[in-house]
Amino acid sequence: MKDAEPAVYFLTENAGKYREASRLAARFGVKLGRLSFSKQEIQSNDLTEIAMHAARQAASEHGCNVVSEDAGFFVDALKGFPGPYSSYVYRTLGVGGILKLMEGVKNRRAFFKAAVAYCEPRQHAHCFTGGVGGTVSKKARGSGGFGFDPIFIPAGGEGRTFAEMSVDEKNALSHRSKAFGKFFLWLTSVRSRVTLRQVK
Ligand code: ITT
Repeated sequence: MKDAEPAVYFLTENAGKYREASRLAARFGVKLGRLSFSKQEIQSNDLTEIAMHAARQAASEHGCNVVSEDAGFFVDALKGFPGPYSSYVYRTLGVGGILKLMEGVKNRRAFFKAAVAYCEPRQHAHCFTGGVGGTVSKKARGSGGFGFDPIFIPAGGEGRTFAEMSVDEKNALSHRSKAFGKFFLWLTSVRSRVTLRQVK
C-alpha cells in the first residue's frame, strides 16, 4: 500500500526545527512533510506577521497545507537583541558573539519565542505562539540542538542548556513545542471537526 501524503508541510531550511516538530507531530498522529525552501520574509519585527506571510505565500505557491515558524532569542540585558534578527546574528556573531556581549553582565535573563502559522491554499492563516524563559550561560555547553541552544539554560531544565538535552527533553520545555503543541491540538480537534461538518 502507498504511504498517505503528509497532511501538512513544514516550510523550513532548518533541520533541527523539523526534527523537533516531527517528533511532536507523531505524538498527535499528524504526518508532517517538509518543504526545504527559505521562507519569504517580510520586513517586520513581529514574529507572527513574518510566519503568517510565509505560510500564506507558500500555501498558494505550492498548493498544499503549509506550516511556517518564525522564532527568536531575546536577551534582557541587550534590550531584546537579537530577537527578530536571530538568524542573521547567529550567522554573523554566532554564540561566541553573544557571550562576548554578555561578559561581566549580571542580569542573564533571556527567552525564546516562536510563532507557528498554518495556511491552506485560498484560506486564512492561523497563528499559535509559545515562549520559554531562562538564562544565558557563561560558556557554551553541549552538542545537541542548534543555534543558540549551547548558551541557553531554560527554567525547569535542572541547569542544563538546551544543547545538553535530548530532543524529547527540549520538547518538554521549548517555545517551539508550546507553539506546535497548540497548533497540532487545534488541527486534530477544532480543524478536523470543521472539515467534517463541511463535508456532511
Ligand atoms: P527557517 O526560517 O528556514 O525555518 P531559521 O533557522 O532561519 O529557519 P528562524 O528565522 O525562525 O529560523 O530562527 C531564527 C534563529 O533563532 C535560528 O536560526 C536560531 O539561530 C535561533 N533559534 C530559533 N529557535 C531556536 C532554538 O530552538 N534553539 C536555538 N536557537 C534557536
